[in-house]
Amino acid sequence: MPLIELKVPDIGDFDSVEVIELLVSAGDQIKPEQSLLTVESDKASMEIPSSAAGRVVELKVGLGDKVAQGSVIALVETADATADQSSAAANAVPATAAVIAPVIAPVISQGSSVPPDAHGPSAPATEPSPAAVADANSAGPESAVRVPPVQADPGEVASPANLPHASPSVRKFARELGVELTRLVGSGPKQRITADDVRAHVKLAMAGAAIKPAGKSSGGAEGAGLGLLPWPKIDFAKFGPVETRPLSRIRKLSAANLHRNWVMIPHVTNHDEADVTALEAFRTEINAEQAVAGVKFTMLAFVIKACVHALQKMPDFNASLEGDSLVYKHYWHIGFAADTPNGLVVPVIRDADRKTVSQIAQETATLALAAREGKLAPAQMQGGTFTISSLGGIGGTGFTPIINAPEVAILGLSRTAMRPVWNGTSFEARLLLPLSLSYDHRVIDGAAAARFNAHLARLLLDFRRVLL
Ligand code: CAO
Repeated sequence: MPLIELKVPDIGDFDSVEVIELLVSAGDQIKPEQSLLTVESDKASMEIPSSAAGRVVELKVGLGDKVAQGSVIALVETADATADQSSAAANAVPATAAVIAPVIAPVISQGSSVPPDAHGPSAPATEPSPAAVADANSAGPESAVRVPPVQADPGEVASPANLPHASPSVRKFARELGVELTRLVGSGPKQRITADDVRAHVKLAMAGAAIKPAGKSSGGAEGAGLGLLPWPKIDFAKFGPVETRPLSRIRKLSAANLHRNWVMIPHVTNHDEADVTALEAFRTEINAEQAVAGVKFTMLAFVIKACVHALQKMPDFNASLEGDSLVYKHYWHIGFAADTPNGLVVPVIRDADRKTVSQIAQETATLALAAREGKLAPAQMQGGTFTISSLGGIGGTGFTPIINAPEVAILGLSRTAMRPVWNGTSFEARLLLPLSLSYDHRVIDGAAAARFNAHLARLLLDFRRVLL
């Protein structure tokens, strides 16, 4: 079978453009004009179609590569003997530009016309809230940024300035499924909407439809497909002066993800208290010793370390539900909710099992600072297996944290308080740390959650147990 090289044709003014999407793989049968890949300049993205039919033997470009006219895209085995003119012929097809012209269509300008909020300063479009750390298992450049699509305000109309950013094939795919791209926030670089985003959106819509009570018609967006009453529309100005401010991008993303997780996960929260009297005394002592070195041992760092121990003992809490299976992760990446001026984000301490409390304390401080400055990289918010939300420094006696899908549990920490505790003969003043463990009841039973909290409390009562 003849082999030909498919090359990038004349693509006009673009002399070095980045490959942002591979639309075929080695082994695929392709047809003439079938899109092979999407490239993107700082102005537009476009798809490069094939000029021949055949089987892709080898892809010569990868995601992130820069290509220009004449760059070899793929080696293709073709049955057509006349096509066996090798690279020269495949390259020199004069019709290339003409064939491609209708196919290559600039998708969307990404220049200055995009509103700043659409991209955010450096705030990544990933996992910005406990609930937004979804799909953290995805890997690879194409999925380096994984946020499930977020429904924009249904009333939001796409203006030229906020046209959604997606390649032509994704647009076509969305059109076929009847998905309005303006309702999604993409998970790709620069919030580009990917085919996976469209699929996830459809799945969500289907799940919403599936849980709609029989016999009820919600009339679409009203009641979010749950058969609920429409959201009340009130003219607040009738009652006093008002001011309307748009939600930040992070808040919009986290709101959509929190909502999904709250609706789709049957949450139950187990509350317990850990006696941290000895631990706090130790922490104070060690902090005084380490003050010169500038290391601050935080309660959160100790709790992260203890949680790893508990997660290793009870691996269900470090798993994810996928269809009828549980995926057990043999790594312990612990996310922690960080409050920032723009909303919640969840940086992740990777391999917390291999780090000392001191390293964890320093890393949480560095990550929390980066979060507040909007400087967290997407990778720093990915791959979490369990999340801790600590409100201890602020207050409260307990709360119900929302699980950060696809994780199955999240631990909330509230403010420690000195309380009288009966020791069998008398009351003792003990420092108690409230633990609020929300768990996905599809995966975890109430007894297991109570055991997890009890085990954690034992570890925090006597931290030497973490070494066992
Ligand atoms: N009880 C009482 N005091 C506590 C405490 C607790 N459980 N945990 C921390 N503190 C105190 C600390 O002692 C410290 O006091 P000093 O400054 O006097 O030493 C202060 O609170 C700040 O604590 P810290 O430096 O140890 O920081 P932290 O580890 O508590 O918090 C971070 C870091 C990033 C978790 C926090 O800044 C934050 O953003 N919390 C909000 C998280 C949130 O919003 N969660 C809700 C999400 S919805 O589910």
